[in-house]
Amino acid sequence: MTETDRRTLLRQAGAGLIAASGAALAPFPAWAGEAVTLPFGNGERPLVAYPGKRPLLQMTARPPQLETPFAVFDEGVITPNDAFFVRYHLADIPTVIDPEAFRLTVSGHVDGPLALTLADLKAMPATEIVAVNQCSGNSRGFVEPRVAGGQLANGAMGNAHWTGVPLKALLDRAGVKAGAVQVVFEGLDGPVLLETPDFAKALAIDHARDGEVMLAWAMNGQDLPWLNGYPLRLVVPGFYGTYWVKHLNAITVTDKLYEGFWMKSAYRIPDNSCACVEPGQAPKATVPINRFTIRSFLTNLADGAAIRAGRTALRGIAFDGGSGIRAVAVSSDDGRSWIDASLGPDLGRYSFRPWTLSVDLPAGAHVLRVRATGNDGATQPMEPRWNPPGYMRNVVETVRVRAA
Ligand SMILES: Nc1nc2c(c(=O)[nH]1)N[C@H]1C(S)=C(S)[C@@H](COP(=O)(O)O)O[C@H]1N2
Ligand SMILES: [Mo]
Repeated sequence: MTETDRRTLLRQAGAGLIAASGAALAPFPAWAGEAVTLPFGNGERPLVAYPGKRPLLQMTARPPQLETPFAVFDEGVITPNDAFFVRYHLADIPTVIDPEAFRLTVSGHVDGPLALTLADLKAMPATEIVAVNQCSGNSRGFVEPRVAGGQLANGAMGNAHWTGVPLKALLDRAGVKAGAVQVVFEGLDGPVLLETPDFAKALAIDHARDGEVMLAWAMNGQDLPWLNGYPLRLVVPGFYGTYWVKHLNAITVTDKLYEGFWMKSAYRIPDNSCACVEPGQAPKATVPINRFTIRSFLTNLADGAAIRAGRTALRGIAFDGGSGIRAVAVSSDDGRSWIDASLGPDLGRYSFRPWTLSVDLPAGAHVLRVRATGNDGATQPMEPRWNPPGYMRNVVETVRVRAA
């Protein structure tokens, strides 16, 4: 959002126009006093309930960055709106948005620039998809040697049913000119300091027109939660959350590569097949982060759990960047032998896929491991891979339990 937009918004808010008609984010809450400790250094996190959210693990307050408590992933394959994680880069997040005054612009290398209301968008043929949104740095707190950045456990991900309009339909309506290279996306949030680069992300024109990338106004059948991008966000199935621009209000088609900070300098991974380097090394060349690696989790037993010896029901989730989950295997002997789990209902190739398996766990200590394989043949490594920003962690997870 430009400085002029911001001033206009502030003036309107001052005049009470927005307060009267628009949705607004209530003042930030105070910490109620409860906290959890994540299993790595400086892992203490207050549990804070923001407007529209149940108590979540607060990583930072300004801007709000909230992680989903892992137990939520055992409640069901869809992540409830009030439990969905929150990630922002810039502290000036919108606190008032008038849904009537809101406009989405489509401009740049197009025949006819557009300025659309929410009603205009909702009048177009809608599309729906179930897809996982996951932060590039999900699980970064477990990375060793430690890396800089938000020290997240495994809760910077969520799976939701998104409703909106295909980006392709909008681009077709604006008429993309020949020679278009990328599409750039910006939201209503901005930096507090003008020196800080505004958050903007770009997708290749062909990706933007694949028919799957969409602008969502609803999440699990409700308006988007404020902190997840009300009133409109980009959904880029199979791609890391950094592309899922929230409070999306400006789309620009470019005829050359977009070189903004958040594409050119940030969110880049080593340019090799493992997106990894030797710990401590800098990659020789990098590319923008893109598709998820494949992951799987055990959700009903936490690391360190004490359980009753005998037949034990295990369950969890798996997902990948869109090939879909072919199989999930579980080991109860630290990876020496594996048993195939049963896959649950398939909500689409971008969704969490539930799995279940019943195993015998006699009295004693057990090291459980879970490994997924995608329809593309990709699987998870037994040893973690490392890169300087701590992105794309997908090691075969380990859960130690003691049966008695
Ligand atoms: N406008 C805006 N959109 C944004 C961001 C942001 O800082 N500003 N962060 C991105 C990142 S890095 C992630 S992981 C996702 C997180 O989505 P969520 O907050 O809805 O969980 O939002 C993306 N969209
Ligand atoms: Mo992210």
